[in-house]
Amino acid sequence: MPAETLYKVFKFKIMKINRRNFIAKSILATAGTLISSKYTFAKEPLKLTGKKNKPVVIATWDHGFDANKVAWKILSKKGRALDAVEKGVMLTEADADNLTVGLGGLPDRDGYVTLDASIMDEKGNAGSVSFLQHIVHPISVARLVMEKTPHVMLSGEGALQFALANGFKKENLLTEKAKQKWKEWKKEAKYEPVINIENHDTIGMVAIDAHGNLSSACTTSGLAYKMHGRVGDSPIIGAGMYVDNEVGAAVATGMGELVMKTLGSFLIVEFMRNGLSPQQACEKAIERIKQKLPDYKNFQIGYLAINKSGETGAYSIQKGFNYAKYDKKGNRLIDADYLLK
Ligand code: SD4
Repeated sequence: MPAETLYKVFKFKIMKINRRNFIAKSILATAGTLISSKYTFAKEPLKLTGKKNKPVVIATWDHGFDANKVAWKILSKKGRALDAVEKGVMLTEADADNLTVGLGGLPDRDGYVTLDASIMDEKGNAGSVSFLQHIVHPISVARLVMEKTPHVMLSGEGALQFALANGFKKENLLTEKAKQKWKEWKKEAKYEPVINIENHDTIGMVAIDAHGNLSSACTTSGLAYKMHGRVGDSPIIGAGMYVDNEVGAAVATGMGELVMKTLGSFLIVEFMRNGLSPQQACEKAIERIKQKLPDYKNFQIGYLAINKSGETGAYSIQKGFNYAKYDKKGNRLIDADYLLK
């Protein structure tokens, strides 16, 4: 199949929220030439004076709502953000009806369900797995890579061996529902990824706990009908998610190739380090995609971010990206603002 057919049609549900406007206060004269556009860096980066909102957890898409409930049980008892994000996304991984994460995820074009996941804690430790098959909870394997090995990422057969050696069970992840969809797809075998699949896609979750510590997790079956062996942004530290406990954390969903080329989550954290709010930072990272990748209009990317004060932000290229937020005010789904109006 020619490469140009790889990227085509997307369906986007129409949703809208008011955009949070802002004016960054001032800018160093030299920085002004580096940072065009409406965003400027504050003079004194990272002066977080606002009232702290914690704990808080945010997670991508509709399925983030239920995943947040699991995370909140841990956060509300002063538990660790790392445990909250791991346990939260595990709910989605085990949901056989969900076509985009873990068990029941849509396979690649050859019929294999291959999973990517990553996790990062408040100490800057990171772990990930890519191209992993047969394991329902890749996020927990990623955590074990982080905690039990000297490495950051294990991939494919090696990741599977590591999981099995650590007590994970080998299972068939291709459900009847996913298999039927794949068979339908094979009739034409056109690579037309639908990014906002029923409004649940990759689950990315970021949290700040009662102690003010941040963690993030990201787990996915990747793009449906991808080439066998394709790995997306989700297991790439700094692309699919990133945490710097002094600053904030971010996660990504959508067409991973664009996120990888701009290292989106790391970029968002760096923007926050330089004084932008989470909302401003997400918008600026989407703007970077617009500046650098001319075909951005054909794709969806959604970013979520949280800072050390517990403020959150979300932004996407297209309409249709939503996320769930759970804090003292309760759990709710929120439609993200977006670029292409
Ligand atoms: C990937 N970012 O594999 C993932 C897929 C995704 O919304 O998030 N889709 O590229």
